[in-house]
Amino acid sequence: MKFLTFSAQTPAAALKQAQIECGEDALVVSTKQVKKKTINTPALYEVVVAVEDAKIEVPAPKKKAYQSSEDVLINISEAAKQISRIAKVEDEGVSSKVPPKIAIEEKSRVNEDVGDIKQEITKLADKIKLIQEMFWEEKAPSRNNLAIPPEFAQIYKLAKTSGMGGDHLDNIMKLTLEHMPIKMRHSSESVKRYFQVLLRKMVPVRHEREVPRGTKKLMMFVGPTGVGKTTTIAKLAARFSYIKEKRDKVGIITLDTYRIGAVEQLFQYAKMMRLPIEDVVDPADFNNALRSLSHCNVILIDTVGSSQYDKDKLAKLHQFIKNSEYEIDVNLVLSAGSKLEDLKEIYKNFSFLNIDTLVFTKFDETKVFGTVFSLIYDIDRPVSYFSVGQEVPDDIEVANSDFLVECMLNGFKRKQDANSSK
Ligand SMILES: Nc1nc2c(ncn2[C@@H]2O[C@H](COP(=O)(O)OP(=O)(O)OP(=O)(O)O)[C@@H](O)[C@H]2O)c(=O)[nH]1
Ligand SMILES: [Mg+2]
Repeated sequence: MKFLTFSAQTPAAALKQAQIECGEDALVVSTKQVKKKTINTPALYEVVVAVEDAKIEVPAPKKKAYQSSEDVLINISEAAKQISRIAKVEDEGVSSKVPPKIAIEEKSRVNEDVGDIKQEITKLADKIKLIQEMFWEEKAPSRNNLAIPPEFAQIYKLAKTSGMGGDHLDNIMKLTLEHMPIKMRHSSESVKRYFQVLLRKMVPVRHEREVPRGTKKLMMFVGPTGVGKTTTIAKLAARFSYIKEKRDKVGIITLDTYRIGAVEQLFQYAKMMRLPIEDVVDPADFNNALRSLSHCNVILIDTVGSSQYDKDKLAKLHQFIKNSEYEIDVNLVLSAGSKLEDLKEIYKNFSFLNIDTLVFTKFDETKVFGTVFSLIYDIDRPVSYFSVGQEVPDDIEVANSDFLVECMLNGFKRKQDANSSK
């Protein structure tokens, strides 16, 4: 038995040489690439075959496909097929032990299969793109002909379904398209991240500040009926007097003396928290109530819920504010679940009270927060607290833009749920 080495630029060519010199029964011992193709030089493949001494000169008669007990020894035709598959090179006319017609048919069938699969994949990819573009193009008129690339489709849809005002969305999209680095535009994930950062920067937030020593802070909570003014006051009273690191001396005044039970609701909370509380009916008595709470540095004032169209009630509220010896910080309480048009209308009708800040409640009762974003952005008033449930005192969050934007794009999650899903 002799071992002969044949080299050529392709494995098939090396095999062909071996076949010419040694006959078809030569056994392939190994095939390898000895040199990689470079810009200047072709690749070099080496095939080592084993032949019986006598067979070097005389080509052997054809035999059945030889299967050695050694895995490395396989007959040339089989090797040719394997190498072609591995090296993905065309079989350059190497004859095989299989009759030529069958071999060619088999090869062309494999090639056809691969070709078919490739074609199918290309067709599918084209179809997906086409469908994506069809939907995207179909919606183009509703985007005021803003030329938004398909990578922005996901974030555009999210923002749109969040209830954000259409004109805000278009403006923000324009800004994103103008300023976003080209490199980031290619993935919808990076588009989303960029958009998120932009939104965060657009939400004015009022941070909770300590009340300077020797001064008082009077916070009045106004807003439509049933939005959660009284509950928010109870939560904040607990927060300021017991939960915050630097505790305040909190007092409560209620102006909501119209309804049976309303005063009791707040008196009950005050009693539980051992906080002083006063009720005032007449604006002229307001300063007397303040004097009774002179030892308090934070005074929370509850008001009767008024329809934004109830001018009399609103005018009376204004009287209290005007009569006060101290400046009053006016907090407009709104339900996050209200429609944008209603929120705007409410703000408009309460704005003569000089709204300082917004408090949004009932985050747990809605799925769309773009309305909250749009109102804040539109009226340019900062938001200070978010109420996220009925529990007193836990369900309140100091407002932050990350939280709001997260709610807008991914929905509201309670803190413990958000943490446990991480
Ligand atoms: N789910 C949910 N319910 C809330 C939230 N805040 C308040 N509520 C509930 O809303 C209802 C009304 O709350 P109140 O605090 O009485 O609302 P109000 O604005 O003082 O109402 P009026 O004084 O009648 O105008 C109560 O059942 C509260 O428990 C909140 O963030 N989420
Ligand atoms: Mg109330």
